[in-house]
Amino acid sequence: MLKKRIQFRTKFNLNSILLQELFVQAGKLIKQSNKVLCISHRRPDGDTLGGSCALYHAMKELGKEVDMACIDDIPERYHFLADIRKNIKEFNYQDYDLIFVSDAGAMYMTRYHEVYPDIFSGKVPVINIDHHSSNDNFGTVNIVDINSASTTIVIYKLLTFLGVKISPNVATAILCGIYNDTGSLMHSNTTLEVFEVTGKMVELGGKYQLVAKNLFKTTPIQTMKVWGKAMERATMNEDGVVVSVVTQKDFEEENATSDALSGVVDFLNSVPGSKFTVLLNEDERGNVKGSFRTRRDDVDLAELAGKFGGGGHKKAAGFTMPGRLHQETRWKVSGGAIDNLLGNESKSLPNNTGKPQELLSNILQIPEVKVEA
Ligand SMILES: [Mn+2]
Repeated sequence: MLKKRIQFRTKFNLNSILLQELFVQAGKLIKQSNKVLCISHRRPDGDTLGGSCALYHAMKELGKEVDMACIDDIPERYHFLADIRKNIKEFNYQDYDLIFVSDAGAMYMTRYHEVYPDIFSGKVPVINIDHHSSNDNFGTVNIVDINSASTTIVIYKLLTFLGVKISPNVATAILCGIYNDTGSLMHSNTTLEVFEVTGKMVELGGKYQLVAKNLFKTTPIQTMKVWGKAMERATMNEDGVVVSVVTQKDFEEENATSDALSGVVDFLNSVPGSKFTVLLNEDERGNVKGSFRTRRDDVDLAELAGKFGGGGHKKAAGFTMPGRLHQETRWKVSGGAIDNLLGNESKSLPNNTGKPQELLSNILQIPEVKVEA
């Protein structure tokens, strides 16, 4: 009955008619393929890894030879996903006749275009599966459904449409993406569809408790201490922006890496009366990362992150840029590369000084930012 209802809604949703055409195209590519590669984005999260893992097992089910690849290490909290540790970092992409990329809002998110410049040229067909509005359609077939709360929900729709069996391993991987991107079914993107797909996955043997435990109920002591620093430093400015900062020195003191910050911005984003939340951190690669969250409908953080060369969703977005954080009267970003990276962006902003570091501190004070009331 549940399946019927989902299909009914899908059938009469205009957006989904387009989706179904894309599913047909993807189905043809899948049918023709023998050796498949499933790519996750850099600094992988539960949605990209859940997506690759779901596709890996689904394609195996269809009798194909499959690999998973990610340019970065797989964080320990995702090791519960079946076979996820078989991920490879290097490969010869021409060994494959089909490539999936899951949850990468743009080509550069995989970073493989740097290592293999022709990888997305179309020589090997690429199915780009995603739910970010910023997606630049770098694939041969681009299944980008911004109405899905997670990429794994798009994958669920694709597999269901194609009649591919969803095994318990696939179901758990799909749940991993859903739990990751909805903050364990708590964010405002937790729609009726999310509950329906979640219920379906549980029915098919998906281990939701395993997912919840690993993603949200496992906190190493170093991570807790880093979170403590982020929370202790949190301030809210006059405009209702909650800001906090974690430096590389903080990570070193606690013998942690910047991965330890995963999730803390959602805690910071719970201050009553706040407009949005900004968490800035340095990482071990010499970058500054900004994470934006809001609970309000009238704030567009994807647009804000875009000003820093980043992207994401309206209520959850971020950016990464080369640089370091320095504390003056307030926290600022500086670094030579930032000027190159953002010089043009900042020129287009009203009342800008042309200097990205000032732009950022202005944004933290938000007189510059378009926040529609
Ligand atoms: Mn996602």
